[in-house]
Amino acid sequence: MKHPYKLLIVVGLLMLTALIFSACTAPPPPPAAGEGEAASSEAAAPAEASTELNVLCTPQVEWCEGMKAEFEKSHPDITVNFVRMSSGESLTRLRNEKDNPQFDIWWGGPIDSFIAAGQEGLLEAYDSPNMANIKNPDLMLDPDKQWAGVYVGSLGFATNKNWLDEHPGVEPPRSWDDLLKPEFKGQLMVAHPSSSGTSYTALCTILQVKGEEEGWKFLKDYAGQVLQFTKSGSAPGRFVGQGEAAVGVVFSHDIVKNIEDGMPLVLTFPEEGTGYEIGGMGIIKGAAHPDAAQKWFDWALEPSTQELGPKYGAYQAPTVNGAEPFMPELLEVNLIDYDFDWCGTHKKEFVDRFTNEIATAENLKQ
Ligand code: S7P
Repeated sequence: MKHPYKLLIVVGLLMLTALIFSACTAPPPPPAAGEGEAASSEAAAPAEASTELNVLCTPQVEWCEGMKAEFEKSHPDITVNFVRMSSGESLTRLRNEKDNPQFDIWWGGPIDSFIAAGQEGLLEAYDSPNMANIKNPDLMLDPDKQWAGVYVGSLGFATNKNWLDEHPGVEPPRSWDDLLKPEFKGQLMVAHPSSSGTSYTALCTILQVKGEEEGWKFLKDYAGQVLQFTKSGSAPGRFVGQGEAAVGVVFSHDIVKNIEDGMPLVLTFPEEGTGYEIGGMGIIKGAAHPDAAQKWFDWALEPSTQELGPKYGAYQAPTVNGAEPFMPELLEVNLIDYDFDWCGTHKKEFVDRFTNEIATAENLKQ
């Protein structure tokens, strides 16, 4: 053999190449015993793939942010994206996206809109095991399981204390009729029922307290007292607190939050009866992430979740057993027997009538 060492070098290089290649492509070794739960003779269950959840969130943004953070804490494999939108806007958005839904679940806002959405085929039924927690299923649960109630809140009046001081002898309103007093002309601030669930609750309350015929006449006079309609239902509380108008019609828990934030407001209720909301939740038909949406649905009906509201400035009462209301007095007022089915079924008709015959939805204050 002429150069035997050359052959040795070639063989050595080939072996080295094979070694490097196998090191790059070989699967990782199984974990050694004690390294993790997978170190058993059984095959490890594959880790659940992480996913997203797109939430259409109607309550105040602070609570939406809190719910996102709390849900992600208890479900670390799911990332929540949410958009905050008023009830009427949300319903319009879901109608427009019916063939290509962008949201997985809608959480919050009065159930009148969920009833309308269900009737229009926008929601997917889900039989959550946690529906068993609901206190009053006849009232707070859709018989077809397209939505469930997640909180309860009453409507109230917010009056600016400074304005009252400047108008001696004027009392804060304690009945719906008081809103029509001459001293409140141009001093009323309410949201428009086309965009706001709060305002739609007020409209449908008035129709029930006064009867339909009288109610529509009253709504015309009531709209005549309004300085400017707002887009969001809670906004009048803030604007009245800032002194832009004297009185707002707002959910009482939102007025409590405004007072807590330092606004000079007095909270009163219409003594002949006030309306109330059940805040709803429903999975969107055709949702891209139905499993994650079901997890949110189950989680939102747990007592510990429903007691989170006050941490984020939301004082609505819970709907499930085992969760205590933070401010029970907000529901210990004269509540009417609000007919959610009637208000939900007629929502489009009543909003259209109000918009076409009483006040357009143009130039709403943001
Ligand atoms: O802040 C909570 C809350 O008042 O917001 C919802 C409200 O309908 C959303 O605002 P819009 O009136 O603008 O739709 C209520 O469900 C809830 O209690």
